[in-house]
Amino acid sequence: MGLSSGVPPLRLVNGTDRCSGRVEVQHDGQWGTVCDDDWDIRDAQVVCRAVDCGTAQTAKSSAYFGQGSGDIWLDDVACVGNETSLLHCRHPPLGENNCGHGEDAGVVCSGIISVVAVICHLFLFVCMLYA
Ligand SMILES: [Ca+2]
Ligand SMILES: [Ca+2]
Repeated sequence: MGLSSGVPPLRLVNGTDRCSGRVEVQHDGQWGTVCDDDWDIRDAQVVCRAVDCGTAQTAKSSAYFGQGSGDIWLDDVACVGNETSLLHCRHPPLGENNCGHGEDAGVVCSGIISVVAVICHLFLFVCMLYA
């Protein structure tokens, strides 16, 4: 996606635009998925904010955006909603889960501020004016 460094290792895959899709996090250089156990709108909120996509509209479960592959890094994610990264939310140790990829979690974000975010990434000066 080419976002600037400093963006948490988090991406949305297989959605209708860059602000929706299956949630994947990177750990040890490997992309993996998030289990839908206890997956809710507060967790989705953290994801949407982390990828500059405004607010969460829906938390999707049961591999709504298709099944991922590789490890399932996160399970039983318990965000309050104001965390800056999914990894800051309460969760079992990475990779510890009782899930299959049929339970991969996803999100749909509003995407409202994504235009501003893109401009920010293209023109840092414009971003500073907004900030
Ligand atoms: Ca949760
Ligand atoms: Ca679980």
